[in-house]
Amino acid sequence: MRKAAEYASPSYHDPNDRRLVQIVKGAVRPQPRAVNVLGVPFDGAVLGRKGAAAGPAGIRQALGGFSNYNPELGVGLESARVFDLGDVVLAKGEGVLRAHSEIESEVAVSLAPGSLLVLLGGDNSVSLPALRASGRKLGKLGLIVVDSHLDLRGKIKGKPTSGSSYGLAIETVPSLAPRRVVEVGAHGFLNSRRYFDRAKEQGISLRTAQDVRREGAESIAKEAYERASRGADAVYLSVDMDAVDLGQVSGVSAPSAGGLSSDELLRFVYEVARKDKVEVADIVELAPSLDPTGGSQRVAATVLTYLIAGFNSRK
Ligand SMILES: [Mn+2]
Repeated sequence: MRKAAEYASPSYHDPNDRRLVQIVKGAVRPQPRAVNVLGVPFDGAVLGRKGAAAGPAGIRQALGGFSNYNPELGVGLESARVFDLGDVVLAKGEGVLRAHSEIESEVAVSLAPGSLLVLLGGDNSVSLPALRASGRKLGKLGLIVVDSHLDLRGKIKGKPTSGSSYGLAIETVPSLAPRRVVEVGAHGFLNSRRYFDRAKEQGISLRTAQDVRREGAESIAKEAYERASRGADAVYLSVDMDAVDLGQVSGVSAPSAGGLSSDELLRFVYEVARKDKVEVADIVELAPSLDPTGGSQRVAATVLTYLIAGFNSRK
């Protein structure tokens, strides 16, 4: 089940400045050759602080601050096809397994040919059912992750958590080969040596936040796409907002120092979103209530605008 998305109308009207929220249209079914947005307001599997269930509403609200042209990218969105499919309806207190199965079905029916589906999380656990649906519908899958954490844990008490999505996806999605998985953004003392060793043994490609700073977001993004797309029919891009340094994004379950800058994340996301095989993306872990300044939700909404821009710059 779905609930229609809500957007505030712009506070002023200027015929020379069509706001981004006026370009986004509501839709029941995913539209072909378009960016389709689906909210997944679920934080029942988060390992740390809750609040990501309000992520989709926070991102939509912050989207009200944008216009239609980006001079740095040279990209205009005046005629962009962007459709909001609304939120997956999940009963309050619904268990993780039931919620995930509902999310998997909704994602499966939200994919359309030649389109980019953008999921607004939700805690990072929602990436697992989304990857399952994508693997089932899109054929051979590659995965690019931006996250401070590897999220390669197993189940805890028999259930997936916000720290297990990529590990469980590799185990349970037959079309997702570990050699097509690239994880970008690990840094600091946020992961155990055991999981790094395991990732390397499996053939997962790892690039740290330091690598991005030294080599540049565009170069790491191109390399990540090349690896994730090799032999793949489709590529999934998963963006955990906690990859950004806590100075710019504190409204997440696990904020961290020494992360990427928002500028690095945006340039990375744009470069990946320009690529043809990228058919699904998620923006997860934004918990608006954990950042009363509203800055974190603004960064997350900006990520959405760069995904839309990347899709629109495809040839
Ligand atoms: Mn994370």
